[in-house]
Amino acid sequence: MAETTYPKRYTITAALPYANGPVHIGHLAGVYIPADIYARYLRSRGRDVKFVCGSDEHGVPITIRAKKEGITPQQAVDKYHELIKNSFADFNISFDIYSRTSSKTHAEVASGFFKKLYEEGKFIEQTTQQYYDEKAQQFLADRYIVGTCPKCGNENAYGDQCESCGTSLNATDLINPKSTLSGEPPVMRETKHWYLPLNEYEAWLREWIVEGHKSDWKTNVYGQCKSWIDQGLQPRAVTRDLDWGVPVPVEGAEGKVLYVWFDAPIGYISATKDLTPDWETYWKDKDSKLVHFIGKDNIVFHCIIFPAMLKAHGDYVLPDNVPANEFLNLEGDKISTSRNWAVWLHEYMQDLPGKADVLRYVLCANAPETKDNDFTWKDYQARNNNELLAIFGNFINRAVVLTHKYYNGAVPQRGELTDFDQEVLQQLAGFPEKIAASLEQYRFKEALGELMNLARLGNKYLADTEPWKLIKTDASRVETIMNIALQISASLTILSEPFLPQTAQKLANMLQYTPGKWDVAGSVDLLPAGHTIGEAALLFEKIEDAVIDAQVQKLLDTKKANELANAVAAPAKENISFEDFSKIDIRIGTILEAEKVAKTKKLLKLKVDTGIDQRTIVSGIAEYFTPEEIIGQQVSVLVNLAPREIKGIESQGMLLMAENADGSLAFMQPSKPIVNGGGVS
Ligand code: B3M
Ligand code: ZN
Repeated sequence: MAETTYPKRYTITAALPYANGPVHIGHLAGVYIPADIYARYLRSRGRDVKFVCGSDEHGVPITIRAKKEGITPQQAVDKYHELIKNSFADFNISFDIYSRTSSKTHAEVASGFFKKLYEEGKFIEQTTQQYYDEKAQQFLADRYIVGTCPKCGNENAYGDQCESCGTSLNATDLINPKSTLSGEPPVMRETKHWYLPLNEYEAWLREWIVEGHKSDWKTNVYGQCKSWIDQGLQPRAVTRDLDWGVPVPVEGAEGKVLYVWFDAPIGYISATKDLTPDWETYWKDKDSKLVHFIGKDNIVFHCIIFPAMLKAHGDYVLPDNVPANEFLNLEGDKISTSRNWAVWLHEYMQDLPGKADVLRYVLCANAPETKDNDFTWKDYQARNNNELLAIFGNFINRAVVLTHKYYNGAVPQRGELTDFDQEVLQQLAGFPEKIAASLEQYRFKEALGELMNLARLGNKYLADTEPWKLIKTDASRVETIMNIALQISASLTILSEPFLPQTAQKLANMLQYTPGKWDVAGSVDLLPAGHTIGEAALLFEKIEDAVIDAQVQKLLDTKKANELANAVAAPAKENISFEDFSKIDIRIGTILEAEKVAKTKKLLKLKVDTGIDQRTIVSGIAEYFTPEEIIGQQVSVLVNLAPREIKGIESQGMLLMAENADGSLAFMQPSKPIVNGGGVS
């Protein structure tokens, strides 16, 4: 790897999250952790890097969220921009700038971009019929229209998709469409928009991606692009009828804004402009390497549409790579904002303070690089306890503690080397290059695995040489061993920094070491003999079962809440005659006594005053009520049910219970006290 073959500078972007909600572990695993590792690694190599991101604050996702919360779009983006920005800071995502698309700079850059294309005739104008809400006086984006799904009959399908059966729809496919703004059926009205004729870029895109990036883009990314291009590209509207966004800067476009997917990627450029006066070099000089980190749902926008925009503009470099990840699932289920099925970063930080690096580690070790992957709390715990703590933490702790014990914290001299020492030093020297090779190819999981192998090497070296035994018999040999262990520790400081920045910082403090650059030549003389290290401190701590159980319980609670919210009532039974109904004798009674039926889980034996008599009833409610809490309560009793023997007790009737979607039970009680024996009809 000759240093001269690297590009002069890097422009690294991470997808701009919509400022319509908090960010979760899926975002982190798919986009921000790999992007951050890459940026930190390059900086450590001494490369020139700008790592840019910001909030995506336009488009229908924002206006819908604002409407839901009863606030303005501006209030919504202000709220979520802050929240998201803080979460990224909590996890030490090292953006050089975290900007936002509602900024003035962005409006200028996006507007200017559109204008140039417009003036050069790069767009086509087209008038089409679109749904319009006469009451709200507004054209309706697909998400603002609901109606009956033609496929499955779901009455609440959206204009772009039925969430019940998953079919993607056009608004005009819906049966009985209604506007979500006014509730009225929409009418068709003519509207003019500007389209980027992607079809005209098809041949160029095919050559650039299908021919040009077959071997260096990830197969999942390449495959999606090829399939899009193979299906043939159509002109794509880049304006919308909406009152929230960057206004279309041409005459006759009142009430229209730039389509959010035209606007947002330009946000990368405007963020760079907000960052540095030298922004153009990062976007226009051909020695700048542009890399987009995104999730797989954004591939077409970053690999087809944005490049076509950049090509149409003419001044800009194209992405060199788009290492998109697949999705992360949570405990076997798709992460979903609407179902609250997620680990939210701001909640994680509250529940597990100081553990940003643990999550960074787990999400990278388990990253959905080539296929969807699953996050589980058990795996999280195991990776912390068995990997970070048992391997990395344990090795560092031994090295630092023994150095203090034997040498008052001063790095000892390396003396004569055994074959084993030589081999370990040789391996140590190889790690910077090995990990770099993986990172240069966006193989973050593999790179992290190698980092842990270095910690393993350290652990094994101490376990095999046993300095704590040798110190009594061969003290000078121990000097060599501890010197080597400390060189491994220093190397871990440098090489762990992109992955575990807080840990690397702690380690640097512990070793009183200012890490140098990441050097692929692999020096084994990082800490000079005589250098004094600092006090031992714990890098990681054991995560107990109780902590994990609490997180699992939180998810179970969510699942239960969702089940209740989505419960569908069972269909009605067949009709019965009034005569049939009047045979049933239901009375209000009061529970006088209650006790558990021995050797059963579910049964309570009750004595109930029915007004007619006092009778014994055996009821299967013990899982939901304690005897003490129900004594004295009024209940509805079916008194003319034929007696039945249950566990040797004659049960003379039945309590009426209401059953919840989760199977839990409630009494059918009168809303005010009723005399015992009062009839229910
Ligand atoms: N905001 C979609 C998303 O959050 C979109 C990304 C924009 S990147 C220019 O998935
Ligand atoms: Zn459907």
